[in-house]
Amino acid sequence: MIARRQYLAVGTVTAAVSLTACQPADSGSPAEADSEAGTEAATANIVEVVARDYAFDAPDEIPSGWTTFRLKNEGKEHHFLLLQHLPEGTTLEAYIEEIGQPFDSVWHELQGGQDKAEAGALLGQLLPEWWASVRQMGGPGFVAPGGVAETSVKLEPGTYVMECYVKTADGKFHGMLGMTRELTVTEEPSGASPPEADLEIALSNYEFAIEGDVRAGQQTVAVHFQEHPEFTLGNDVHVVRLENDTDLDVVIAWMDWMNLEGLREPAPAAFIGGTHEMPVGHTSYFTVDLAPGRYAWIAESSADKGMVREFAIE
Ligand SMILES: [Cu+2]
Repeated sequence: MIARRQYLAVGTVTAAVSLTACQPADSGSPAEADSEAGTEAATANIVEVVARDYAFDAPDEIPSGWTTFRLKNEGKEHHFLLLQHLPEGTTLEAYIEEIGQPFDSVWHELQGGQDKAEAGALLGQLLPEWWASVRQMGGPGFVAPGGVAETSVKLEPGTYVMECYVKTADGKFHGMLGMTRELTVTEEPSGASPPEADLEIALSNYEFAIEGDVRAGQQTVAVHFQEHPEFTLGNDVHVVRLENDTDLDVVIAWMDWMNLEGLREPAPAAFIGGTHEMPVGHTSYFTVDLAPGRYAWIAESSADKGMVREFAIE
């Protein structure tokens, strides 16, 4: 490890990427960095996305490689941005009809009283074979109205779907109301590097292995995907701010879309970012700003299996 100056430089901007904004250089702050790359500059390719009730304002096309999604929630409900890499030859329309629709149908059965095991079996029957080839590639986690969630991932060229499936108060998936949008990742390289991490979290079944001290202020967290459950959503991590009287068990129950109250507005607490799942072996980075208070790291699908850890910032 050597000490050196780190320069966070500007994003790649092309005419086709109208919402990809140049960020001012945050130069001059000394940082400890790994000398491995042997370069003197770390660059970020920042893609600005605005979440509304219920749509994403986003570019249609971005370069491949390291990409930082900055999701600004301008809605009145929680949102997130899950990136899904579609298998070649499939389209957004097919995704909505053949994958979104089955989840919606099963959700209607759950509301009608079906138990989770039966609902899970029904979902298995309804989903097409190509669902197994859709790769979840991370993306900004849950973020409350007015908040900004920033998450960096490395993307291969291809066709992606950006999706949010938080539910409205009357139980409709945001994804079925417009928050399912296509994104093309081109062959052109972004030239960006991954950010420097202040903290590392390794995700396995069913544990957060945290390395480093959690400090106040802006923290960049590296998340290493080491293991996923076999028959459900993958492991991921989100950060939720808890009030003194927030019941963590209520938040845990909220994380499971199969629960009647699950992922349904209003959320029981305010989320401030995180990352969705990626395939084993990948690393995602997210940035959160931690003011003094009570928080928890929490997974979406495995919170009730122990993937939750409370922490405090003094
Ligand atoms: Cu949403």
